[in-house]
Amino acid sequence: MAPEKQEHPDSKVHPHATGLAIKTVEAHAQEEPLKLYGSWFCPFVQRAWLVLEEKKIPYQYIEVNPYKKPQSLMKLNPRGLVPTLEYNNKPLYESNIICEFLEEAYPDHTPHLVPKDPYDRARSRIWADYCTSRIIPAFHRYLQFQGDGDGLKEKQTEFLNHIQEFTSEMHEEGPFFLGKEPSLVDYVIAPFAVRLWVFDHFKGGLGFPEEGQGGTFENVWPRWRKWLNAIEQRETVKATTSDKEHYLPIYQRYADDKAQSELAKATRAGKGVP
Ligand SMILES: N[C@@H](CCC(=O)N[C@@H](CS)C(=O)NCC(=O)O)C(=O)O
Repeated sequence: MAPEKQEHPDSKVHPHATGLAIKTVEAHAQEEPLKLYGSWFCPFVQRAWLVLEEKKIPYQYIEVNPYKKPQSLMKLNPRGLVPTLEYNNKPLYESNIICEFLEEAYPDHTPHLVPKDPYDRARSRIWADYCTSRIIPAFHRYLQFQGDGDGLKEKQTEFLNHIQEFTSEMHEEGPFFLGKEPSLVDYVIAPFAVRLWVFDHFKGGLGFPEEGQGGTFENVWPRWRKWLNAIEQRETVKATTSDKEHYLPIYQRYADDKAQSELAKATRAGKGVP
């Protein structure tokens, strides 16, 4: 008899989006040539989802559990990760690449999310890459760290230093990274920024200094807060976010360093985003 396939330890997630996000899912249930295979809880999915919503590109949302890796997903993406896109029967994956693809493949859909000027465009790619290569790994090293005291403080400082560096590159007035309007850089980091409550919940606070408290971060925090406030108020961000209670058990596993997702394992092994 063939051995029974072991269930992935992270597979018991709430089966579908909730809150405002379920309305967005329901509005995109109809068959479309462009399909987003997504998971309601996944920040990488939210990147692509935000771009689709911002640009009002017609798409079909298909909920999949990436820890059960259904054939429908594996057939398109042998890595078995979400987001995965099906575009006229052809697969695409990797959230940042999907976002850029949507920008290029639907040129008539505004707003345009990357600057026209080649220099500005390249610069905005540097900072989008910074989110994925620096901020997110530091987010997870901090979240998955076991222990307190100096060790925890060190992970917190490492994460805040990255946020500081990112913030110091923002347009002076903003409120968004490049100025008045949001762009891809904002959507690449937004899903992680709106999950910062995990540090309050599981790690005793993120350690943002209060206004007027002084210290290393004093100069950038007002700008970061302005940015965060603007991104949290964005309708598309709200429309792709589920109820907090259903994220909690997922992030609990990260905070206990028990999660077995590719990202959790990569973090544990000292690697970057898979
Ligand atoms: N580099 C990928 C990362 C995507 C990713 O890690 N997605 C998670 C869900 S949030 C996933 O599919 N995990 C399945 C697994 O770890 O097996 C991207 O940017 O699209």
